[in-house]
Amino acid sequence: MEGLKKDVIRHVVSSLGSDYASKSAYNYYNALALAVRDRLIDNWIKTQRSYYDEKAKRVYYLSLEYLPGKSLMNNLHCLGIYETARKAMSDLGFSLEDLAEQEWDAGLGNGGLGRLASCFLDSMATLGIPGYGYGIRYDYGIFHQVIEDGKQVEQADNWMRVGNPWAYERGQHLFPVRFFGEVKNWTDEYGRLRHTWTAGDTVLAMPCDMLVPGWDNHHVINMRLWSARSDVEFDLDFFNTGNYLGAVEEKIFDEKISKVLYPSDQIEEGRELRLKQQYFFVTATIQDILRRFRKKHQDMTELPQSVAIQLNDTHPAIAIAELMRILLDEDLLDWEVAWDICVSTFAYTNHTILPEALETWPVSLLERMLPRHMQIIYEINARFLREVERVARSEDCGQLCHRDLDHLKQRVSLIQERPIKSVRMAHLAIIGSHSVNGVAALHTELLKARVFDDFQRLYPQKINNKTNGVTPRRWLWSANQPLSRLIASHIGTGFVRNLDELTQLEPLAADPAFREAWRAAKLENKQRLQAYIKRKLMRELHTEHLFDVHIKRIHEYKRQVLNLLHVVTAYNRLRHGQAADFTPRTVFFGGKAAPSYFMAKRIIHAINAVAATVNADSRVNDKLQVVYLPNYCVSQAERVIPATELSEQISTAGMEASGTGNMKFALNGALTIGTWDGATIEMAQAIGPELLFIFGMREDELVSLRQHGYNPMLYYHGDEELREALDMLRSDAFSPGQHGLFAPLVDNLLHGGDRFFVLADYRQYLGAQQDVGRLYLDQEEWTRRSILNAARMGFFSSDRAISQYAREIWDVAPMAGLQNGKGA
Ligand code: HBZ
Ligand code: IMP
Repeated sequence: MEGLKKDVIRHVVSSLGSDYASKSAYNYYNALALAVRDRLIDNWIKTQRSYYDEKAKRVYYLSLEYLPGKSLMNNLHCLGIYETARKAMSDLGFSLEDLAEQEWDAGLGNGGLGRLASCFLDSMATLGIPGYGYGIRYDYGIFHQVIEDGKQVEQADNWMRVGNPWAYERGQHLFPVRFFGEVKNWTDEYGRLRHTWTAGDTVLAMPCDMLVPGWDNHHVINMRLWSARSDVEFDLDFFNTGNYLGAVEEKIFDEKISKVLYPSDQIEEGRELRLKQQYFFVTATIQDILRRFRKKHQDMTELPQSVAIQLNDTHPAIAIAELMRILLDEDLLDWEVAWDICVSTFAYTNHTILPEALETWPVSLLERMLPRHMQIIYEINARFLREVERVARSEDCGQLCHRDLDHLKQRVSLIQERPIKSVRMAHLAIIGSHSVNGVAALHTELLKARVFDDFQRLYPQKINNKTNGVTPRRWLWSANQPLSRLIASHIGTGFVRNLDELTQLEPLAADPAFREAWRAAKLENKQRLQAYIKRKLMRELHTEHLFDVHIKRIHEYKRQVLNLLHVVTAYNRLRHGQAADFTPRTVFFGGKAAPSYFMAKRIIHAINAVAATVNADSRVNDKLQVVYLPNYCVSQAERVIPATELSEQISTAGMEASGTGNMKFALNGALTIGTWDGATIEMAQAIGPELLFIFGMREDELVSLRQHGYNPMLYYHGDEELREALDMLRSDAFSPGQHGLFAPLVDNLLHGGDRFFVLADYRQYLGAQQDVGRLYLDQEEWTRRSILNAARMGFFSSDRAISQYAREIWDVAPMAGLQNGKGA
């Protein structure tokens, strides 16, 4: 401990240039972070060296998004120096919790997809898998959300302003990135046509490394994020013509590439800068991968034995064309050889079946920005369509038949003709990969049967399932110390590395003393949240209320509106004196809306308007409260999830690919109210469906309802309470003086087709909520279920998920000596 104290003081003085006697929390946080980083870097270097020494096969996880959140606490826990640091900082006059608050969340992602990438890096580090995360170091991450007059207002997330003590910027290792230009043809010595891309503009990619430690194992992997740097530091031409500012402007223009994260999930923006971001990060990454590979290999055909590349959704899919370009144009391989290398190296993960989220890029844009890549994509397509024809005409064509051939080819082509001629990035990713995986069982089945059914017939082995998981280090151990300590006192700490060990808790569910201790841990977390809300929102929470939580991106398919209709109905029942047996609850909402998503923003406004009305109504507000948590982010999730008793996972069946929030809640002892969707299905199967509150129509039922003509008006007319709630929303009951403010929401449900079947599930949802309220009155039974929920969540560790990827997709093994815990 004395060593750590000394290091912290040394960093305050010599790294930060400050007086150690001026007790600034900001300085002491940064100094502590630097002292922790010092303790990681040796192991990082040893880890990286060992990959070369053992010629290990490496995994590269390519993702345009990461959501690491804050690093301090996680890293202290991984290093096993949390207690030491707490004491050291307390000696220096600080509470570790307060210091940790100084850190800004690294919010380089939108939601589930980005957070999954961060959980996966944590698991690779812990399992000892030679892995790397590659991405973009956005200067501005996901916007900071504030709520003003009930509405979302976006503020810039200037996370870099305060500096980042965790990152190593490597200004000396720059990679060139080219755009535009033209393709020249030439003939090689064997008379074959060859191509060279001479690009117009060049930008530089600067690596910035963040260390990702494993749990208590000395294995530290690398997350390498690229930042755009101009190559016109000092342009002589400009200078000589006296246009100095012109040169600077060009520099700013180039560096725009990594300036900001696109804040919309599940909707494609299709902006030119976004494509630039994708290619910028992809080419820098591929160059880096090949640089490392070439240190030990000359023969490019050995690439798939040494390298596995996982594409996190289609955002990095241009990597397939980029690797082809390098193999063809620079290494001068034959097409077939190059293509085999590509397909054996790449694998693709799909995260959505929503059609509006499937990425396409206009051919005209690609032709201009990446002319050689567009040529290669055309060639991939031509060969692929010939292959489709061959398979279709062959004897064993199964379901394919000649008459449909043209339609089939149109459906599977890499190019779609309408509305504008575009490249379907998912098709490129499927054809260019040996593995295509969904992220939960139902999702994968829907990929096979609906979205990619043609590909499933063409390549019956390719599509596979890898159900998501979450890291128990951050989402249980670090986020929920009260519960973790209780668990550890009964079954030891092995569950942190091997989550299946939680099953040892099952018998304890029958032990009243254990149940009481379990409740005490929950209460402690609720009180902690209470203190936080008091500090941030100046509101007093009732900790004896049931804490009912719905936090995630705001999206129509996630159905925050369904929850809101339940709140309004509960409000009406209480107002009308029809809810004598109502179990007091506080309903929390939180989440960001894409700035351009009108309906999602209006939903936020409606939630806040209902909250204001309900909370101000003294007839009901001792029994019902509504809280909107502004700026939902990873660190906020870490506070809220441990305090939650009821987890809302109520998406339209078939539409949530997996969900991972659902897992974090159950792991922390919340019960789930949810639909038969995504990974919630598998959770119900693992836990026992009777221990969750499952309601609503199933995916296949919705398909047939849709086919037979779904009429939301029938529900409106047939259900008095529903009608009352909708009429209130449409009138100005919650928006005094602003008549019609929420009419778009209601009209969307009643006259817009209700694409997400909110009205169809309303009545069943109310029933399930009634069951929740009733069960909560029986605290012993509630607690028993809570314990069993957590105890049966072992499968949903990201360690399990990553082990499956490693074995079934990547064919990589953990580093020797690291499989069972500690390394050398
Ligand atoms: O990926 C989410 C899924 O909705 C969720 O069900 C799943 O659990 C999670 C991890 O597999 N998808 C996203 O979060 N998607 C995005 O954030 C996104 C971001 C930019 C885009 C498209 C989607 O252009
Ligand atoms: P869910 O499965 O949609 O509930 O979200 C999955 C996970 O992504 C959450 O548990 C959070 O860790 C993270 N997440 C979702 N939305 C956001 C966001 O808006 N900001 C930061 N993290 C988010």
